Amino acid sequence: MTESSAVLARPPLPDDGDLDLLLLIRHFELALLDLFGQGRIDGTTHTCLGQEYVPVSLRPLLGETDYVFSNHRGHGHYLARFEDPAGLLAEIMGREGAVCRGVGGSQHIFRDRYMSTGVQGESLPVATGVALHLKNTSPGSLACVYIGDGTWGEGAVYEALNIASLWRLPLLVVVEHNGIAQSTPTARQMAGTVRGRAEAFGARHYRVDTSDVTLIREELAPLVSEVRLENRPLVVEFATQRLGPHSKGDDTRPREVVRDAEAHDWYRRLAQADPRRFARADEAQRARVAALVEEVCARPQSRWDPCA
Ligand SMILES: Cc1ncc(C[n+]2csc(CCOP(=O)(O)OP(=O)(O)O)c2C)c(N)n1
Repeated sequence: MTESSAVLARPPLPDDGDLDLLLLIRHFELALLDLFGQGRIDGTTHTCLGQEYVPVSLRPLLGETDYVFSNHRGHGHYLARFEDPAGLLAEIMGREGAVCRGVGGSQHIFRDRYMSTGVQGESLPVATGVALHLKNTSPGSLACVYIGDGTWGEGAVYEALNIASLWRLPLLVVVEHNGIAQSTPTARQMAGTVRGRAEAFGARHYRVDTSDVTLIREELAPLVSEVRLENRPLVVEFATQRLGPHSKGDDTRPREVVRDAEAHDWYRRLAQADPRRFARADEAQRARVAALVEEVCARPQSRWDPCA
């Protein structure tokens, strides 16, 4: 899929709900890096700056009975699923009101049918098992799992794809291919392609090359329906980009690579498309996150008593 001339006929910005969510995630992630910089958050964090549109595009394609498995870079996945920035920030900061009482932190969130893990590749076999369960108990539901391109270096990915394909399971694998794993460019460690690897197991593959959420949805909707109705695993590969460091201050990329990513950022594209509407929405979400940070920082520490 590419941004074709047909896109020119669309309104320049996505609808208000999508735009607000994109900007909420953007400002949430920027605020986290800022809080880390000030020494007000401990532990680690991996922001999804540049990749926000991936879960926002998928949001209406995933239903309440579906399961979503996220990874170390999962704040956007969570916010697109629940739009609960207060619960997530409280979780990351260990404050009252935290989604998992502050014991999960940035990477390990469990809520309803949503679960994230910092262990690369861990979630795919779990999602495959859940997909089997859904096939047997809740036809029409699916298990969706987000992984990065670097996670194709984990053997568990292949075991899961093999079984999902052989047993015809409703598994949706979303690959956020940002071209780098921590500090290793994917071109330096991956032989062949994600498509070749998915198709080797009989899993369908679809590549997304745009950040236009409306277009992405239109293209993916029938494919995701097929996962549900035909129990056929699908690998959707988003050609995307990481704007920020891998974690906090660990960006090893040459400056021109980062500049190129910034030049192709959805944020810049939308800001140019409709500057006034964009600026209004942007400021509203920036202010929303600033107020949230102040409010959550003022909360008492979350107390978790394992014996209670
Ligand atoms: C099993 C395992 N090995 C190593 C790590 C350390 N680690 C965390 S993220 C990461 C790179 C992940 O790259 P990718 O899957 O491309 O996702 P991205 O960070 O680019 O979103 C590594 C090596 C880990 N979390 N789990």
